Amino acid sequence: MRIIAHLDMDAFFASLEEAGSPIFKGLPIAVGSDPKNGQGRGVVSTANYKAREYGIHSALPISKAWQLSQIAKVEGKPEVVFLPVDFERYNKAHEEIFEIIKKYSDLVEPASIDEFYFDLSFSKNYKEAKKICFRIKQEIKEELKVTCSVGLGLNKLIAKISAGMKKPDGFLAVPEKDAEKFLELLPIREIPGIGPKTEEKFNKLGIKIVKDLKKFSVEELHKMLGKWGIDLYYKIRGVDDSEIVENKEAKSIGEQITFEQNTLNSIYIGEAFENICKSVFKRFMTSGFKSFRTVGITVRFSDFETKTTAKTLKKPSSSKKEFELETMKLLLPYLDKRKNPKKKLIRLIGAKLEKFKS
Ligand code: TTP
Ligand code: MG
Repeated sequence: MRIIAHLDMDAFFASLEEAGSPIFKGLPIAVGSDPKNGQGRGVVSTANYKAREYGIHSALPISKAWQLSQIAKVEGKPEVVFLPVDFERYNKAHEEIFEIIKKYSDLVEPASIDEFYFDLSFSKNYKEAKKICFRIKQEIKEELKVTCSVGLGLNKLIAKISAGMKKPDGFLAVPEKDAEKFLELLPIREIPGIGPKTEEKFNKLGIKIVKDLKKFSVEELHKMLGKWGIDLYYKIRGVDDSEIVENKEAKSIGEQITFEQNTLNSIYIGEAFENICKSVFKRFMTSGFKSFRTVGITVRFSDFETKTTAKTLKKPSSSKKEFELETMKLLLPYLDKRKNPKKKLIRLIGAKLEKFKS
């Protein structure tokens, strides 16, 4: 019998900031772009649970977060502490958590900066596996002073969904016999892969919870959603055979910046782009990867139209010069009529590296 665990850190970036500075303890914290007294652009990366009570969450425009903080202040509540993103700190914590989990399981997959899957099938039963999860939670709490939530189930899907159900500092085990019922009652959006668009499409058909979704045959879901529909058919029946992949490589390292003001000033854009590339390259250098094969850029225009282009290099590279040169070549056409004939102003640019080799 497989027993799979999924661990997801609670309000990860914000919790680490809170743990790192006693003066922030208990205060609402938002990590992300500079709010600049409400004039700032860009978004919130994450907010701690205290700030979530104000309605602040990941991807919310930072100006909106500022407003919500000001409203709270008027109501006599503490103002939100706004902090910049400190990837170095979060990567270090990621590594420390990874090391802790590896003490308890020899099959661990880091799934994102703050999520891990690990195999506990060697435990006799769920009770045993639960004990291990609590030891891991405890050790993380002691060493990093932050909390996480853990889910247990017969596969990655069930484990991930259950980890999200009892946040923060939560735990939920869904044993095999309960798995199908557990899934049936969930809103369809809880199934990883069902985004807002798919959700809306199904809601229009009166499909709200997973149980409703089961009315469709595998062929129907295939027709509606393409190949992914077949996956979904099995997923909602609790069938997910995907393995835990050790050493799964980070898919990409990238950063982006939202300009203070929309612009087409090539000097200004060039300088900002150089800074992004510098920072991305620094992260690549400390990632442990030897080379990258693909470089890419993102451009978002003032009307929010967003373009991403990438180039796969002839051979793997680890050259900063090559990264800067190739991404600059991808970017330039968006600054002139080649790819920007209407001279639209640019709101955001980003650069990324992909296809790594260790
Ligand atoms: P999540 O695990 O999605 O969020 P979280 O850990 O902050 O909160 P939760 O308790 O709900 O799990 O993402 C992990 C980190 O990734 C998060 O701390 C910040 C970053 N992140 C972004 O930068 N932008 C985003 O839109 C999201 C969702 C996350
Ligand atoms: Mg998290």
